[in-house]
Amino acid sequence: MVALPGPPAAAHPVDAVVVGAGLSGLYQLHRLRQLGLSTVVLEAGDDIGGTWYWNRYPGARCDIESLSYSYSFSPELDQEWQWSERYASQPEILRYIHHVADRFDLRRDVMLRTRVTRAVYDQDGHLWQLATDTGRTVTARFVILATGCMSVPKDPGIPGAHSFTGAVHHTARWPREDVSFAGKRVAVIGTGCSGVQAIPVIAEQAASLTVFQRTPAYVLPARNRPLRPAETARFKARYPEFRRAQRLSRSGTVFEPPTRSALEADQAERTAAYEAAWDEGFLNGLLRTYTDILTDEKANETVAEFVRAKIRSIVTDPATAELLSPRTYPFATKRPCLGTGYYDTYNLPHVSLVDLRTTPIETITPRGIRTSDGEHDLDMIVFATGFDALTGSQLSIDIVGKGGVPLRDRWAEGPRSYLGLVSASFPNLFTVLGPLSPSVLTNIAVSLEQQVEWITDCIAHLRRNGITEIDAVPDAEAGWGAHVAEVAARTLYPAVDSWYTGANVPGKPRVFLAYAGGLDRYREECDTVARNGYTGFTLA
Ligand code: N01
Repeated sequence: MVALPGPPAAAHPVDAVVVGAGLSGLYQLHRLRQLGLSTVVLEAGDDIGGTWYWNRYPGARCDIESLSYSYSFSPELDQEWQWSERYASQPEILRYIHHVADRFDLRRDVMLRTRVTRAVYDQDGHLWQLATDTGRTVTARFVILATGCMSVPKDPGIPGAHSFTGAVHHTARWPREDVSFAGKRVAVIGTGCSGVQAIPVIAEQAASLTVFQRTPAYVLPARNRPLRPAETARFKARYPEFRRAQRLSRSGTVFEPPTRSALEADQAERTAAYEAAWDEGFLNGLLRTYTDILTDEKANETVAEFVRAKIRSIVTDPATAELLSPRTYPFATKRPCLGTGYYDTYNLPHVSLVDLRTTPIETITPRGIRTSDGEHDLDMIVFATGFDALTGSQLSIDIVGKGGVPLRDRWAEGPRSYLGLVSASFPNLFTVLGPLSPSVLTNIAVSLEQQVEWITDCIAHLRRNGITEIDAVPDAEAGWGAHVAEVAARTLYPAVDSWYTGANVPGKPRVFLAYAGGLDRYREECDTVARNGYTGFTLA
């Protein structure tokens, strides 16, 4: 195929199209370029950055440490980039992504403001035809969906939303210009990680803040702080070693794995371990105190109760503390949140909590939100109501594979994908951080590099051997799906209504969407498949 210097004219095929210019898509572009492929990235947004472009709500910050949540592929990049805080804020991560794009000259192959609407496989030509919302079409041999795990905001389905006369914002579609809360009566609907980060910051400015909560989160203290130059320098001195350990790790983060059950320890020992984890300020600190927090309900309850006791110790009003205490699902079966001053915010006189379990929202009105208990007059409503996670971004594109089969039909009962990388009958179409891969259960900065590198090596193999098409074998795909389900069934995850199980979106099939077997095991599986000549795939 002819290598084109820049974005393609409509009729010219390129070797590869990458959909999405976030962390995954930009790295995929870099690697495919190194392979000599003509590659174009199609990005719906006005700028690069993906998740970190869209989620610019106040307080947005990563819950994995910045020195760990960053690309590892370039030792020079590791050394030159300076993170200012332990947990990087959204603006700083976006600056980092821009720096990487400039440093590796990535922008020239990114077409912004171009949303892929349809992708149809031409079986005879072994080519994908992509249509976009600009009218531009692109033809490519390979398509890599780097569309993000959480990029399609969920419709909260609350009646009357359009009638509200004040301002309305969604955390995942936050405007680029400053939004002032000063003097305003603000509502936040939703108390997942986005709401938990936004609420304390909004409360600093707003005249009043009313939080509408359906399900309380387990919120752990971030203990964020500036990074001292000396500690960064010390860390960077052993960066290569750290990056190696990170790559080989179970979740993309480096830690000493626990060896004992929580139930083997006595209460005093457990409390000491939980206090130490609470003080450290890691998202998964509590999870890693004992081996069975995610597999044994009794073990889990010891952590859950520890967090509830912390909430009671921080929130001065006992009734509010109780409403904020999660009781309907085990700890970490929904993603826990890392917060800064979250529970303290409810001690402020102008902040109130509405429990939607006892007083549900009936409708949004022109003046505010009406619950079964009465109307709340408001100037602004912030939706922090989450996403159609993991499958939403792929199914929002009308993808049609071999034999005219739409992906939406193929996934009607849940996603099917061999290794979470390729879906049978959708040849040469790869997914990064998609369903049935470790993705959201890991540090995604590490997972995305593993998948991008595997995809790149796979494409290199195909080209070296004159192969034009790779497809998943349906049996291998079914086997992987069964394995993913079987691994999840050993945990407490599948029984819980969460975005991990698709339960947050009405009508979405209930399937545990991520691979819980660990990134280390997953990497080994992917590498073995490749080493053995891409077993479970047909190459033609
Ligand atoms: O979304 P969520 P999120 N009426 O789905 C509620 C990542 N992330 O954007 O649980 C009233 O977790 C819903 O209630 P319920 C992270 O992986 C990372 O906060 O369905 N309430 C819930 O409280 C995270 O897990 C960072 O009962 C409604 C909330 O809205 C993922 O993104 C930061 C409702 C949605 O919570 C998603 O987080 C932020 C309705 N109709 C996010 N619909 C980092 O730090 C929904 N809710 C990297």
